[in-house]
Amino acid sequence: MRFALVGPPQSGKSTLFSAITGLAPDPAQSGVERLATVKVPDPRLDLLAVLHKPKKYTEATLEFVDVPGISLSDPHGQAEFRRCMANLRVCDGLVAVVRQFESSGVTAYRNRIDPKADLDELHTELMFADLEQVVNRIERLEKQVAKGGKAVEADKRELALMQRIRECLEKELPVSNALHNDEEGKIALSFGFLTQKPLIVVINVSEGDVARPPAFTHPTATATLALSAEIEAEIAQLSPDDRPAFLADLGLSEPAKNRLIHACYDAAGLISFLTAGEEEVRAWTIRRGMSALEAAGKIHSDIQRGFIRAETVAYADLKAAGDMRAAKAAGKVRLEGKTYVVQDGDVILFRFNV
Ligand SMILES: Nc1nc2c(ncn2[C@@H]2O[C@H](COP(=O)(O)OP(=O)(O)O)[C@@H](O)[C@H]2O)c(=O)[nH]1
Ligand SMILES: [Mg+2]
Repeated sequence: MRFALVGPPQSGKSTLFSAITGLAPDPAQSGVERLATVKVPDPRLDLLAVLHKPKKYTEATLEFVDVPGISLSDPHGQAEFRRCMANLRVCDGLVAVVRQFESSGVTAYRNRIDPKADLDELHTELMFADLEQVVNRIERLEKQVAKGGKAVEADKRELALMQRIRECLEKELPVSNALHNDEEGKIALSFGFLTQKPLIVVINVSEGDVARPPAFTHPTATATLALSAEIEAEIAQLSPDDRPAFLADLGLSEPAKNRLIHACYDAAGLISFLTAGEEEVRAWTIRRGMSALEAAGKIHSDIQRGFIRAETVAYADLKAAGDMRAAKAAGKVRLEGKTYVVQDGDVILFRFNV
């Protein structure tokens, strides 16, 4: 699952990218896309590690891409935006970074600091890009339908959907508003519409505002966070021992980057189930709503094929009981079958037979 950081130039995208990935800023790479894999922090694994003393500790991961600034105020920037569009289309979600921080040393986009206007401009541009995409598709489909042929009924259905998407965009509503069911969602997904993707808004605020809630949001945002990219980058550079005091000074209980990563994970419809043993404690990524049988297949096709049952305990129940034995004694370990819908934080031992 991949999220792209987007926003006007100098809004703090690369600084935030460094903070989440731990990679040093690289001015030499300011004009190119950078991709990195990020571990999803999961304190639940810490308790499992204490209980099992495993050899390996494996978090879930997400990918983040830093794309060059989308400057719509000049033709060069507009061309750059088009160039990076293909990379945005293959992402699973977008993180829009807009500037609210004051700094005389950093040139303000369009000579004003107005994060709400920047966000509106970015969103409008995403809708324009989608509109162009859908108009092209409609032209093709109309030709295909006129020609007839074997797939004409399917083409007609798709054409109706694309027309509905176009009407939606023309009313300045995101593509997601035009989709009525999963099947339509799937068809649309293959076009990489930008306003169908989850949108996480990051308002990059001054140091004094990091403990305040976001001042505004966007109607289409899945989540909105206020944070300071610069402070987050500083936190990432500190030794783990020094972090708590630094965070406390700012009025924070954890780095905002953790909230951001979790917001992305959640917005992409992902949850984690956990496995624990002497070899490894591990968080496995699945889509919300997946069955125990599908979850088993994430680990190994043999486990799916030979599935007998999933011995399952909710993380909160395991924590309250203290350990696995106590959880069993308290009747908290359930024997679930193939169709059980796995919940976030389920600690599962799959029994299987091959
Ligand atoms: N004061 C302050 N400066 C920041 C913050 N985030 C980024 N900057 C500065 O703004 C400039 C642009 O940041 P950068 O991350 O390169 O922006 P990008 O163009 O969106 O990638 C750099 O000089 C950063 O040091 C912040 O939260 N506070
Ligand atoms: Mg940058």
